Order: sequence, then C-alpha cells, then structure tokens
Amino acid sequence: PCLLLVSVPFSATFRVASPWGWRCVNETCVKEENDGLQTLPHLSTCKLTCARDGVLWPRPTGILQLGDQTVHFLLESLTLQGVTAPNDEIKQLIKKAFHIFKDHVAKNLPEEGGRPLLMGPFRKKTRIHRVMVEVTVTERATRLSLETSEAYTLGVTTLGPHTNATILASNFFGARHALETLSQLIEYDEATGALQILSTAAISDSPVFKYRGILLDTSRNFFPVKAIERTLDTMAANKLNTFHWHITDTQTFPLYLESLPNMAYYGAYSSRKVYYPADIRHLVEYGRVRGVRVLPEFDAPAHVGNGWQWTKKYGLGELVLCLDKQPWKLYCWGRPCGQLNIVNNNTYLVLGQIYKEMVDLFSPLDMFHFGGDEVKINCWNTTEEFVAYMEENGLSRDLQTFHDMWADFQRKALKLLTSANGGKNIPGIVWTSSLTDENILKYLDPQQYIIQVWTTADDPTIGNLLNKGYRIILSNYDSLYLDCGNADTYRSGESWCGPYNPWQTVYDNSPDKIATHFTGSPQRNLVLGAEAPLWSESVDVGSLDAKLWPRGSALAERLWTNPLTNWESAEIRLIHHRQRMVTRGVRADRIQPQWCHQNE
Ligand code: CP6
Repeated sequence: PCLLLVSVPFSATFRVASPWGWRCVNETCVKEENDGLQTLPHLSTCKLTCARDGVLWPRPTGILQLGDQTVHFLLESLTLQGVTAPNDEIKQLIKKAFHIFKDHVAKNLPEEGGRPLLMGPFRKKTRIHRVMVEVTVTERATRLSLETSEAYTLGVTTLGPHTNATILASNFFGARHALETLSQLIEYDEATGALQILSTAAISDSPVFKYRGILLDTSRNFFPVKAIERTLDTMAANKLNTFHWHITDTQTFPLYLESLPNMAYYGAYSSRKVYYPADIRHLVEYGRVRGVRVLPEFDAPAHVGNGWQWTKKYGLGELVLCLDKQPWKLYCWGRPCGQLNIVNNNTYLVLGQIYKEMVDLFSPLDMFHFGGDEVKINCWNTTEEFVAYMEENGLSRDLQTFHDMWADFQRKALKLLTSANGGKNIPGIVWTSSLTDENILKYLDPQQYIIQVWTTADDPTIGNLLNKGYRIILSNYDSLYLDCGNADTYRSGESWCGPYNPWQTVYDNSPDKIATHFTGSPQRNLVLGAEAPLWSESVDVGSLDAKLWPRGSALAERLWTNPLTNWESAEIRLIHHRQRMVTRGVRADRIQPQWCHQNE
C-alpha cells in the first residue's frame, strides 16, 4: 500500500481526487470551491508535511521557520540585487552561483517553455512580485578545506510587490548552499502558470559533518565528462562537498598525462575514453563553483595494471607485477591483477611524475588519496625478481618484512607527493587494509593520514583507529556502497556483488552510532564524515544517475543534518526531492509509484 498520497511544498495537484486545485493549508489538504474552502475527504491517506518543514533536502540544522503563503513571480523578475564580498574574485563566484541557481529555477517551468500563459482560460490571475536576492560574504576562502565553514543564513520577506531574499555567510561556500536552499523554496504553480516562492522564511543552517562524499570509479568503465558534470551538479543540489575520483585502477588508465602519454595510450579503452588535461581542469573548476572539491585518487601499490606496459619496452623494467598470473585469486582481490614492483627504483620515477602532473591538474589540492587497498603479499612473494631482491638484501620473506616494505613504499609515495606539491604537506587518505591493522598501523602518522574505512560498520579497526587518534571517513560497504555491498554474500564468497543497499540503509547508517559503539562517544573531531562509493564494474553512463540518486541524497541528509529520526520520517521529502532532481535533468531512480506523488 502506498503511504503517501502527496507531498507539497505549498500546493498540490491531485489527479486521483480531482484534476487540480488542492492546496495545503495549515497541514491539511484543502480545495477552494465556489462555496469556499473544502477539506479533502480522505485525509487519512493524505500525509502532508506541508510547508511547516517544507520539502527541503537536506533538512536545515538551525532555525527553520517557513510561512505558509506564497507569492508569484516570473523568471525575469528574479534578480541578484546586491553582492557584498571582500574582493572581485568572490563577487564573480557569487554571480556564477546565482546564474546556476536561476537556471535551476527556470527548469521548473513547463517544457513548452517561454513565458507562461498567465491569462489563459485555465489560469487564475495573480499579482506578480519582484524577487530580489542579496548576498553578503565576509571571508575570502575560494577553495574548500577541512577548515571551511559552510554555514549560512537565509531570510525571505515580502513587502507589497517586493520579495527579498537575504543571504549571509562567512564565505562563498556557505552562500552557495543558501542559494541551493532558496531554490527549494520555489516551485512552479500550475494554477497560475507562474513561479511561486514562499513569502516568508527564516533559516540558519550548517552541516554536522565536514566531509560528505561520493566516489566514482572511472577505470572499470568510462564516464563521459558530461556525466561527471551532471554528477557534480546533483551533488551540489544535495550539499555534498567531495567528489572522490577513483580515476585509475587495474582495468584502465583513462588519464592523459602530458609527460607520460603512454599511460593512457596503453591504458585507456580508446582514444575517446580518455580525460584530457582540459577536461580535468574544467571539472575541478566546475566543482569549485558548485561547492564540491574534486579529490583525486591514485590507487597504489595494488589496483594498478593497464597503462604501465610501456615501461618494459622502454627499458625501465616490469613495474607492474602479476598482471596476467593465474589463478588470479592467489595474486589479487579481483581480476585483472597488477601490483607495483616496489623494489624497482624506476617505479618511483614514474610514480613521482604521475603525482606531479596530477597535483598540477587538480590544483589546488587540500588532500590527496593514495588508495592503498587490497594488496596481496602473495603477488610479491611469488615474483622471481622480487624474491631475488629480498634474498640479495638479506630480507626474510615473512609477513612482517613484507609489511615493512609496503610501509616503506608508502613513505616514499608521500615524499614524492609532497615534493610534487611544491614541498607543501597535505593530508593523505588511505583505505583500510592490513596496513591499518592494529599492530602494523604504527607506520601511518595520525597527523598525516586520514583513514577511509571500506570494511563493515562492526570492524573493530574503527575503534582502534579512533582510540589512536586517527581521523576517519566512513564508507562501510555494508551500508554505503552504491554498486554492490551486501556483507553476507560478500563474506561467504558466494557473490562479490550482492543485493544493493537501499536508500533506507544509507540513510540510517549513522557515523555517530558507529563511533559510539566502539568508543562510547561520537568522536566528531575524528569522524570527518562519510562517502558512498560507486565502483563501476557493473555500471556505466546508462545507469549512473539511477545508481547514484536518490541514494546519494540519503547520504547527504545523514551527513548534513544527522537526523535523530530514521528514514521513515524522511520518505515524503525524499520523494519530492527526487522529483526535483528529475526536473533538473537527472535520471534519479523511482522509490514509489507516481500515484504517491501527484504533483509532478
Ligand atoms: N575496487 C577498489 C573495488 C573495491 C575496493 N577497491 C571493492 C571491494 C569490495 C567490494 C566492492 C568494491 N572494487 N579499488 C575496496 C576499497 Cl564488496
């Protein structure tokens, strides 16, 4: 049975009860008839959130006062009236964000577009207001970092024919979020054919968690730049702030590096399935004006492979080992295999060059992801050249020694990155692995490394990391993986790709609860946030949107709002928010029949 007949910000159109005209007044569905207001007869099936807490997503964390009246306006009467900012660069950023905001507002208008027919036979006459937006920003931050405040306040007031939206934020990123919220107070009104906006609102808002991410893997399958743009757009609409780009893996190396063109030449699926330098710079900037940091990962020493074959031909030696070894399960976690030859010095020459160009392309970086997941010691231990090196150097082939060597690789990698970054040290992220196990963890400096947990929410590693003062990002696959991630089927080895985590599971995956389980408190200073990965073995552009949304939205509200309630009280808003994304051109997945959301 359908729980939800309709969710309305301020008005609803029922196709079931009546062609149109139902409105939401004081949390009740009413219809204006010639003889006055009538109440919807079957109220029991009409669960309204009404304008009381609106249909904002993610729900604001501070003051939230919304009036229940709207006023009408036309697209051209929506203007950026004033910008106060410390310098021109920030003023320009705000203007760009306003243009993007206005484009989103425009998408509410019916497809036939143009100017709505205000006087048509089915249109009610209405008074047209001017909507004037004013933005004030006090600080100069132009890029996100873990210190950036994303707080804002937003006030909407109406006096006569003028509606003013006043935005105050300490920096651009907060102001941009405010425009996103403002766009959610606006909707097309079928009855008048005009846009409508809440006539009064007072909102103060800031996120609970600093790091709110989505991972996209572009190595197993390639995603066009346009699809990544759309992903960044949708992240911005959800106030998610980190696009973790798992750009390479063993399958392909789709990144064109000017100093190492062979990587993409040998490693990409085709010349069209390559990200060129201009694409990368474009996407980094595209994210920035939308409040999203584009965070690159170069996964090593495992999860490498295609792209590196040229090194042998060019006399640098075999820098990737085990690529074609059989049976593959002995040498890697998923085929094809491929693990860096960390005892060949040329590996570091190439790696340093890769870092150098990545740092430049993604600049300015405030963090870098080193990968570091799923190393199989057995690959190194069964490679002739590797074993010979160990014997020559008097190294015994026990687990401890292999971990020492891996840690040594990581130390060198960090040095190469720092020097690529002009000597400036930035936090490095690594995945949980045996290097983050209790006894081996000592190699990773807690000031230097942030640990991204992909293992399950009940993994004692989480408690151990927190107790030792590591900052963590949660990506526990049992709840947050958007491709595959069922703990039971994965553990049993039956199928690495189990049933999908539904949005409810994503929503209810509470970092506070996970941390409290191990340490007795939420550890907000150490739990930076969470990220939902979309590994791409089983997804390409055809199903990208539907796999990311609205489940990514569930993550967004968990991290921004950190609600005390579970998914049930969010469902009606999510249905509405999902429709908002669809209106903006995103093929978000359905979560209910349309019958449950009549006003589309
Ligand atoms: N690729 C990379 C993957 C996975 C990881 N890293 C992965 C592991 C287990 C599951 C799904 C994905 N495909 N590079 C682990 C971080 Cl169930």
